Amino acid sequence: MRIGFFDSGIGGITVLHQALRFLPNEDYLFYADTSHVPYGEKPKEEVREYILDAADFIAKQGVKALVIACNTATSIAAAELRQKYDFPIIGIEPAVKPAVQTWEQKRKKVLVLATSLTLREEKFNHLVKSLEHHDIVDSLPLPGLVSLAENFQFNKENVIPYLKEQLSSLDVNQYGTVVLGCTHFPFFTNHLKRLFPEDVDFISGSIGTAKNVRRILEARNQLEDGTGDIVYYQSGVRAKDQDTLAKYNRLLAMLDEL
Ligand code: DGN
Repeated sequence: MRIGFFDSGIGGITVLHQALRFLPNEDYLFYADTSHVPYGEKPKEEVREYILDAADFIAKQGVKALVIACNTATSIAAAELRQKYDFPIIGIEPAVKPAVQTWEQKRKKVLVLATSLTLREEKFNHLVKSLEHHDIVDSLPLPGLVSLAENFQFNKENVIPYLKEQLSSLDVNQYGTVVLGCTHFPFFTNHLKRLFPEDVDFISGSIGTAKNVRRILEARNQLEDGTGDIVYYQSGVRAKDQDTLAKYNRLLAMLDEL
């Protein structure tokens, strides 16, 4: 059976990319909720409905696990989905914990970049407050990066001016670690790196999530001998046309080069 991956859009590809590294012998179903992207600035209840519908559709296709490859969706609906389905639900969340641990060594602050909805949610605020050095954590929503990614605008002419403006009120020299707390953001890692001091580390939860999937499937004896085959769905419709498939392949290739 396939492993399901779900995101509002193409962001989940950054998590799928890591899964293909850690679990190359699995087959995958990738679902992007393209009719409703972006989630990050919409009311929570509306987004919750979209997530429940998508999960329902994915469950009907038959998956052995579902990865919520979206920080926003994880914070809103992971707990609810876990109650509803008997296959494992693996969410991604901003990697704040490992980021804050770097304080001991670096004595520099942590900046979390995510959607407004993720940053507002109780799950995130709880997580931060539970950490010993929570006062070193700053956060910044970057909704523009989601739109740029969805429109395939990854070139510096579009991205750098937006980032410069968003970061203009912050002193970037105070940060030692930047958390990419939205799965759309790793596509922009190289641009972000140009705007922070050289020794700043950029971390996301995607590697941890992929390892988590492997650990869980291993424990359930559900690892398989697949080929890394991926079927794509966009808001309930199978995406089979060459242009769309080429687009997803291009995104995976872009991530290979990071
Ligand atoms: N990629 C999603 C996340 O990780 O939060 C959200 C993007 C969006 O829909 N705004």
